[in-house]
Amino acid sequence: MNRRSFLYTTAGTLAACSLPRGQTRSTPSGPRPSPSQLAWQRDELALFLHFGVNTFTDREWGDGHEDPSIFNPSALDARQWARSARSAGARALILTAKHHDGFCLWPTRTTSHSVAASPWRSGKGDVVRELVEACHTEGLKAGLYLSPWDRNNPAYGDSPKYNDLYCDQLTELLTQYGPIAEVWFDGANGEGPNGRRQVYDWPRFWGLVRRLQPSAVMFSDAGPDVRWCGNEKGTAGDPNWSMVNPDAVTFPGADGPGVIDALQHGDRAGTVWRPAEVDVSIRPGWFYHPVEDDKVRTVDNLEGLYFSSVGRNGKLLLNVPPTREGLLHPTDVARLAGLRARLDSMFERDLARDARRKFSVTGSGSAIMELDLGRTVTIGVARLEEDIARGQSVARYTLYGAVDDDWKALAHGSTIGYAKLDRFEPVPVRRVRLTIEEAAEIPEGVAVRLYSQIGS
Ligand code: FUL
Repeated sequence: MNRRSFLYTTAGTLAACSLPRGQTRSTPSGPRPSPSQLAWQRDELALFLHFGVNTFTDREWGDGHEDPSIFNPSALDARQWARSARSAGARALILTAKHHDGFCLWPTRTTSHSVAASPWRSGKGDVVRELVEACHTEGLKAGLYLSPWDRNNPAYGDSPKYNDLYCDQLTELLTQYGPIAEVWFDGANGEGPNGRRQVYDWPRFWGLVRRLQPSAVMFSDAGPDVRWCGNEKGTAGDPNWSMVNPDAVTFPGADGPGVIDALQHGDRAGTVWRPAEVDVSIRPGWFYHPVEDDKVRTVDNLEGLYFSSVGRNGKLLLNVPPTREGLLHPTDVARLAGLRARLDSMFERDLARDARRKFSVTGSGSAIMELDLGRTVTIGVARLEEDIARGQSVARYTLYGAVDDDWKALAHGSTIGYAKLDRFEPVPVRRVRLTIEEAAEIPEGVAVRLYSQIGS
């Protein structure tokens, strides 16, 4: 193939491109995802389950003095959680095995403050096991949140002792339940007994997880595999690079100038691949509160979250808290199914699927992609995708549309990464042009998918 000739293809991504004289296509030099990070991102949506003593006390943060006897879900059914997740198109479920109150949802040997001291299933229950088995049955991945901050455990604040105990808890969770796809480290690091603060041994925790579950991704402000997006509102940054400077946020809960910015945006020059996870709740709180039954996000709102997370190179972790019965609430379940139906209908038909494409590199950081759709169609949504297995490169682009030569700009954007979703006033087009105006490397082909519906 002649590198400097234009190549037409009907494939979704580009098979080849033309390079300026003297330039040869090289392997991108930036960081790239590991297979686990890639699979994690391609899952797009996971559900978060905040469940524990707070569910029964109606609080968001327990103080650690809760009596385990209050934990008694009357109809806990992890299969219902998993089925609901599937109906939303989620690929994983992440459970709070222990929240800040220290109550453990599995019968741990490390403390008596657990389900074993509760009346639920006569003290013989294990929520972690039920979750993992339900995920297995429904073909989902299981993930676990283990709060480092523990307001119950007397060892908390006695740093070496608590670090040992925390490692023991991780070891139980990561050796007794089969594959765990994600381990979630919360950045909240509050007071210990007598006002003592805990100094965590993060390298030890991360090393332990890596050894026990090498395929799991670890989430925290500081990764090491996936990072917090910097807010709990459901919006990834714009721009949002999957690369970071690892010195910008070195431990979970770090604060100071630049931390939130680094979490939101990543770093174009970053040396480590650490994509953003967007955690947000379907209700105002993370735990279930009956008073919030009429405050569940609508399907329109959830669709917006999808656009501001997955559609900005993030992964969406949507919290749907089980009730005191131990079930997902019918309203939440209906909204999850509604979200899937909305997304399925919006993205059902890619109007650019059979387009003739022409891609030409116009400089060391610029390129043009032209699509001829062969007929006039009305479009209102564009989905752009880089092949992130090869890294992330695009920093600025504009999407244009025309019926003939009446070009008009439909969307301007910064980063693309795994996916960038743009919505615009529906417009008839026969031709579409994506200009990559700035890229970190010689641009590769970008997949351009076009849809008619604009949804909400
Ligand atoms: C925060 C916690 O303090 C909240 O309770 C919740 O678990 C959220 C996901 O992370 O840091």
